[in-house]
Amino acid sequence: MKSYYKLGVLITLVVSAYTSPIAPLAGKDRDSIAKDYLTKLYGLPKQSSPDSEKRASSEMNQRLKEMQQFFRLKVTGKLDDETLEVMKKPRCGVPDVAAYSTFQGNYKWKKHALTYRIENYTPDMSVAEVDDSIKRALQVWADVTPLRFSRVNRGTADIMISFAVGDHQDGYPFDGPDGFLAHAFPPFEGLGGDAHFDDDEKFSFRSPEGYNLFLVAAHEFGHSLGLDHSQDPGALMFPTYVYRDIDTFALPKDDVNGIQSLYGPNPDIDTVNPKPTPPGTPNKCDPKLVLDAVTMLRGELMFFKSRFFWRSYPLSATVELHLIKGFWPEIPDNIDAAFESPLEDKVFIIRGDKVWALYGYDMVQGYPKSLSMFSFPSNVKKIDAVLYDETSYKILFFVKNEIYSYNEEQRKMETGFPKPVQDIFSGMTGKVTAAFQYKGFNYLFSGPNLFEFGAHNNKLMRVLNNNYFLPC
Ligand SMILES: [Ca+2]
Ligand SMILES: [Ca+2]
Ligand SMILES: [Ca+2]
Ligand SMILES: [Zn+2]
Ligand SMILES: [Zn+2]
Repeated sequence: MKSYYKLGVLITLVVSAYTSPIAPLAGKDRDSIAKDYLTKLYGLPKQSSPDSEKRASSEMNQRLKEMQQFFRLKVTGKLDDETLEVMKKPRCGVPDVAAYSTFQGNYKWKKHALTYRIENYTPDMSVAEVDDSIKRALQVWADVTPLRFSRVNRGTADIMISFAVGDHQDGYPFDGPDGFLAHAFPPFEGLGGDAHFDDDEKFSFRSPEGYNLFLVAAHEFGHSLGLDHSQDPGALMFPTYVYRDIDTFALPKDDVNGIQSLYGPNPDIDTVNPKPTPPGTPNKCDPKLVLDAVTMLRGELMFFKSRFFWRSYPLSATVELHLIKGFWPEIPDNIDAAFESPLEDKVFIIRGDKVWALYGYDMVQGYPKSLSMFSFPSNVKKIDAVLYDETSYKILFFVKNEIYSYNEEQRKMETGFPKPVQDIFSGMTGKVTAAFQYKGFNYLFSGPNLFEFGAHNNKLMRVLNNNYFLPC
């Protein structure tokens, strides 16, 4: 019977927990957040009698470890700040626990022609907007499989779609604003395939405000078709809700692989308008990896690549991979450069002729600004990399094979620039694609190579693997 009540649940907690400093929580709050999370998502039994306290604590420890393992955190079994931070993130709450992961393979539709019915509507959006969001969310999956969806307006469809609040008689009550966003049942008769959306959420059509119905629905329909959660942070089926640019949305490679393992590829290949290649998730151990940008952020190292960034902490072997949009929906993917200004205690992120600023993990108001804030000549519209020299407060901008030097204290471009890169970094013949200064060294990435220069003499010390700072 358990399988009949297997479902996907979108849970989300306060989104601002991402972007604003998290107020320290009292121990009890921390504990109850963790207990609630692990009970709903990792099968932690609800507390029974007081004499079982010791067993409960070891259960808790075990479930914490499973959760940390799933999210590739440091597996401590303890409720540390990192773990709590992940628990507070908006996410889909299909249980990630091993006991529930038989989902894939065991549940699939035996037919390719499926029907759906939208039973009711949310007041957050117009009827046309809901219809369109649902249709496109199903099409995401139809594009890459033989599955075909047709809408019916009466009777029972395979995929019944409804908006509900609180207890809606399926054993999985919703929980008011945030928390669970939606849930869906994997393929089987009756409830199977059905998707319910928590109407205490504010759903949106095109804006990044609230929860984008297309994105939530596309994730839920993954469950409706038989997919469980993925550990790939780039996947649509990753448990965490992350806003993505819906105009450029393409189903990530991991999800394509998942759904095609159940149903195979789409036999109707459009050779005239071929679909773009599904976006993959970069591998930090790929010897050919070319990073977009690297910067420090208050002692952390951040490595940007396409839609993602790795975040690593000194003295820790743990490297986290995140979607850029998961932290800053405003910042575009595929950035050109990033650097930290200790003078301003900000991180600047550059793409094209626009500059965004972060204070800690918070976006700074008043940005994006124009690249001309650094007094570039008007022909410079795009830069390749930036190196901040902490010893002189100079910002070195790499533009093709030249360097511009901006004096941050005096707020002006230095005279005598641009200069050829090789005049300053002797031996640096290739284009510099990313750069940063760290512990007395300048690190210049050129394609898949990493060049280490002494920060004081700019002498080439070593040529390193590009993943020197990203342990494999
Ligand atoms: Ca059904
Ligand atoms: Ca909710
Ligand atoms: Ca770059
Ligand atoms: Zn889910
Ligand atoms: Zn439900």
